[in-house]
Amino acid sequence: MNEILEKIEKASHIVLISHPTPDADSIGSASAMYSFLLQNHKKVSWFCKSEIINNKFSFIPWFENIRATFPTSADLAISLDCADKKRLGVDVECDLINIDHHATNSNYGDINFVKTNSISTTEILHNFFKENGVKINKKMATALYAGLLDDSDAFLSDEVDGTTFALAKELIEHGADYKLCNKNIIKSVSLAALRLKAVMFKNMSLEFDARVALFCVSDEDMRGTGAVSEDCEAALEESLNLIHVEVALLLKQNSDFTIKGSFRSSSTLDCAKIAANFGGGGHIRRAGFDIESRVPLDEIRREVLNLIKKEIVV
Ligand SMILES: [Mn+2]
Repeated sequence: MNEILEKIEKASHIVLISHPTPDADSIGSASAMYSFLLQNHKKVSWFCKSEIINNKFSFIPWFENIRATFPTSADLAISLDCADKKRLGVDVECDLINIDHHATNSNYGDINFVKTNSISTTEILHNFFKENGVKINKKMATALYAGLLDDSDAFLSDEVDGTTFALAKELIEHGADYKLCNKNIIKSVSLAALRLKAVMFKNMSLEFDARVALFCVSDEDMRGTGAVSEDCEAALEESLNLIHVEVALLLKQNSDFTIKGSFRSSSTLDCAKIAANFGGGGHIRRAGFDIESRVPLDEIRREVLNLIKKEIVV
C-alpha cells in the first residue's frame, strides 16, 4: 500500500494546511483532499493562518470550514502547495505529509510528495487519486480544476503543454464546473479594482510612439477607490493588450510616500535590467523595485523614461 494512504489510514484526525493568503491551487488541492478524507470517514480540519481569505475562492467545496486556529488534537497534517516550513504558518508537532510542486520545496515533511514538473499541486493530487483508484467526484474535480486554472494562468503560462489540456479534459469529464471556476477566479473583479482601473487608464500616458504605457498612481488614487496594490498590477498587465504597447510601467506611491515600481514587457526589453538601476530585480518580462525614500513621483518617472529610452530598440 502507498505510504501516504497508509498514514491516512492510521490517522484519526487529519489537518490540511493551506499557505497564508492562499491561492486557488492551495485551496483547491486541500479541498479535493478534504473530500477524499471524508469519503474515508476521517475527522478532518482545514487550517490556514490567514484570518481573511479572498472570498472569490468561496465557491470551492468546504471553503467555509477553513480555520485560522490549528487543532491540537490532530495526529496527522498534510500541507498542500507550501514550499517551505515558514509557509505552513504553524509549528507542526504531529506527522506531516508535504504535497507540493514548487521547485524550491525544502522537503520539510516526514513524507515528501513533491513533483516539481507538475504545473499545480492539484495535478499531483489528481494523478495520486487516479493511480490509487480513487473515484473523483464533481466536487473534487471542480476543486482540482480551480488549482489548474489559476496556476497555469488560465492555460497561458510557459509551462502549459498537452498534458495540461489532457488533465483539464479529464477533470471536465469528471464533472468539473469549469465555467464557475472561470467566473470566480479569472473574471471576478471588485468594484474598487474597476474604479482604480478607470482612474489608471484615464491618467495613463503613452511614450515612445505608444510603445510604453506609463501609470503613476498616487496614494490619493488608492484611498479614493479603496483598491489594493494587487489591483494596480491587473490594470498594468491589461495595458499590454493595447496595440503598439510593448512595455508597461507602474509607479505607485505607498501610503508612507515611498514608491513601488513595477514593469511588464511583451518585447525584448529586459525589465529586470531597468529595475536593477533602482535596486530591484525580477525577470525579463516582469520586474519591480522599491524606493524607500520620499522622492517625488515625477523625478522617478523622468529617470525611468530616460533609461527606457536607451534600452528600447528603435
Ligand atoms: Mn501552486
